[in-house]
Amino acid sequence: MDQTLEPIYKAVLIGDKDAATENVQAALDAGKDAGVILQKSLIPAMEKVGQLFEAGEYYVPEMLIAARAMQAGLGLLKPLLVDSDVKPTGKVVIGTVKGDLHDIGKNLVAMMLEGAGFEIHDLGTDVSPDKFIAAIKEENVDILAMSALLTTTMPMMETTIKAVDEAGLRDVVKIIIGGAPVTTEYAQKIGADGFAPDASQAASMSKRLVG
Ligand code: B1M
Repeated sequence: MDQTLEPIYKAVLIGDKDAATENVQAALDAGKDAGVILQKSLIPAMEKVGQLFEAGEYYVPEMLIAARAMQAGLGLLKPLLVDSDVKPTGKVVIGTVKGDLHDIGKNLVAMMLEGAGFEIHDLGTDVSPDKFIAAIKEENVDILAMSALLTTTMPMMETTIKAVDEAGLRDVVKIIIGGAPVTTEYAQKIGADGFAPDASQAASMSKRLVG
């Protein structure tokens, strides 16, 4: 791995928030592109954390401090990944579904959508179908974006889509879904309008859907 990126990768892996921030700043100062820092050090570090967790070498506390270190690094990248001068392309309500507390991927998607010119209403994590529905009604949104990272919370996407349908709002919004266990087949099965495997594809798909 690149000499400027390796310390970032290591800092996230050991959950050292300060080192993650310092090394992201150092990489930016050295002229590294924000997208490269994200794709080549922060995301691979979280993937490694997941592997270590699966192997029984990391436990929840290690995952948590790694996530904090990643979020700290992301904080520095956000202004560079988001172009605030772009006119609103549409409104998006985004959240991680009920029962699920993972928010790094969801935050990245929100960031990329913002960068693509969408106005974002981020409901956070553990979002119930009722909360999604209330936000669709209040905010007059174009897109409902749901994230799930657990196989056990994925079905909540289907529950939410059914609730949106029952509330008579299914024709009002396009629905996109994503998260590690989610697939195109699953999106089709539950009646979502689309699945994106990563944040930048979530942004391009959303543009297509409102275009
Ligand atoms: Co959790 N966790 N976790 N965790 N965690 C996973 C997801 C897991 C795969 C780890 C593993 O076993 N290898 C596993 C799930 C297994 C499964 O369901 N099959 C798991 C587990 C089991 C758990 C707990 C149950 C552990 C426990 O308590 N025993 C628990 C559940 C808590 C809950 O939610 N109720 C738990 C808790 C946690 C922490 C709180 C400690 C922490 C989250 C902190 C936070 O988010 N603030 C955490 C973390 C950090 C992880 C891993 C290590 C990393 C997740 C991450 O942030 N990845 C994860 C392992 C892994 O994914 N490799 C794991 C980086 C992020 C950029 O990727 O979120 O996939 P991701 O987002 C991607 C794409 O998926 C996509 O775009 C992003 C990239 O551009 N995307 C979308 C995401 N959302 C999208 C929406 C879209 C489109 C694209 O459209 C709307």
